[in-house]
Amino acid sequence: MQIEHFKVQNVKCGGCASNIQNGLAELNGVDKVEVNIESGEVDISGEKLDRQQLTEMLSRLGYPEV
Ligand SMILES: [Cu+2]
Repeated sequence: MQIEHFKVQNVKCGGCASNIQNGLAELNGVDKVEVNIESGEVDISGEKLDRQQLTEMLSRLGYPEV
């Protein structure tokens, strides 16, 4: 298993966490997404994760990396 860690902007509430979880769940290899609303940290676990793809999806959803 692989884990990719991000710190992103604009996470304000549980709705934001859901947006991130649902958006990233569509990507290949993503198994689990944990979002810390207070810190804006996102931990993504899965197989063969493509960090570039994850970064782009986070930006597209409105939560660019810090
Ligand atoms: Cu929100």
